[in-house]
Amino acid sequence: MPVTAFIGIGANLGDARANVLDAAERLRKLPGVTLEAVSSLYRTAPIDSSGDDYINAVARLSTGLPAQALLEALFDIERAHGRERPYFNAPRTLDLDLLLYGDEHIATATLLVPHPRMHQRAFVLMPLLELVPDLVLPGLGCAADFVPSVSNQGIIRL
Ligand code: PH2
Ligand code: MG
Ligand code: MG
Repeated sequence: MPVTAFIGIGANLGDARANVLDAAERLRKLPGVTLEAVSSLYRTAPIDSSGDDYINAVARLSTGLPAQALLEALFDIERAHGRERPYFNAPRTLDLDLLLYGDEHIATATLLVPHPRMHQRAFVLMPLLELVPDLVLPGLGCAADFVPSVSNQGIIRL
């Protein structure tokens, strides 16, 4: 049975906007993946990170791929954009995070789902709620309930 997964897309190095749009196109072309929706782009202030403002978006997809295979495909797309990891949360040409994989809880050495900080970040919550206003986060409850606590984070819908 296909699973609905949500991918956080972010970039703040190079042509961030072009990188995010290209990432969405690459998600559309992934074998075993149907891209169902992509949110608006958002300009967001870096959170626990440095450098320029980010461009962020969230994609919803349906897939028969196991979570780990989907994660590997996301890494491939990051690598195609020359993603480097010189230090934790360094500015990046492209970051693709597996936010939700159905209602599954996954904890392996390489993957934590739901993404552990997603409900604390306006750059994830706002595009996610644009796609699914009544979304329930497994183990956390209604995503919309976390909006007041991120209202101090700079975010502009483009
Ligand atoms: N990603 C991070 C850390 N901080 N801040 C913004 N605004 N957008 C991001 O995508 C982002 C961040 C870690 O991946
Ligand atoms: Mg990230
Ligand atoms: Mg990441």
